Amino acid sequence: MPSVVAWIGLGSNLDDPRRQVNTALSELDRLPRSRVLGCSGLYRSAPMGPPDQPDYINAVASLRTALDAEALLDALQAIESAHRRVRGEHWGPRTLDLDMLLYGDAVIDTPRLVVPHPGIAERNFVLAPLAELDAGLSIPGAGMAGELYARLGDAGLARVGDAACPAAGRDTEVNE
Ligand code: A4P
Ligand code: MG
Repeated sequence: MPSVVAWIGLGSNLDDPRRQVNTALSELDRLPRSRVLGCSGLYRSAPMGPPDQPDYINAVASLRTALDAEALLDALQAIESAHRRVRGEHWGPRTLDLDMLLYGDAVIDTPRLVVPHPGIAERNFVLAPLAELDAGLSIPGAGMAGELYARLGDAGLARVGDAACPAAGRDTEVNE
């Protein structure tokens, strides 16, 4: 089946954020025609946006998928809804936020979907986990994940543990 590697950013700052993120990783792995290839560690990060909210837990996963980009966005939003995310204040607290950071090397700009996800290059809580997985990953129009992260630095960010990664110990060559 034709497939691409998509990169998903996960973030949570409510209702046991580590559990939210770990659960979402296994839900990503169970999406139709999709398989988690790898997961970064879990990063605690100071909130971007309104400061009167808890710290976030952020992570990134790589996903091999045969879903097209729109169908993948639908699937990500369904997982968010299942985590009872109520959309509220812009950049406000949330139980789970799933962002499609990259979809292969596609550049997409529609009313529903912008890829690469805007702001990747200014967010160390996205770049650090991305660079942990693949420092040489190229972000169309921005540069390489590792270099962008080095430029930005690690202010407000701490790696606080490993994720419960569904891909751990799996022979991805066989499962791809
Ligand atoms: N959308 C367009 N492109 C995409 C894409 N590539 N991936 C649209 C996902 N969605 C995409 O998203 C609004 C709309 O974006 C969706 O309906 C979809 O069609 P949303 O998640 O409902 O709104 P939001 O999350 O409040 O806004 P936004 O701009 O997506 O915020 P971000 O960029 O997701 O940031 N601080 C820390 N430390 N860590 C965080 O993870 N996250 C945010 C949210 C704020 N502060 C944070 C963190
Ligand atoms: Mg979002």
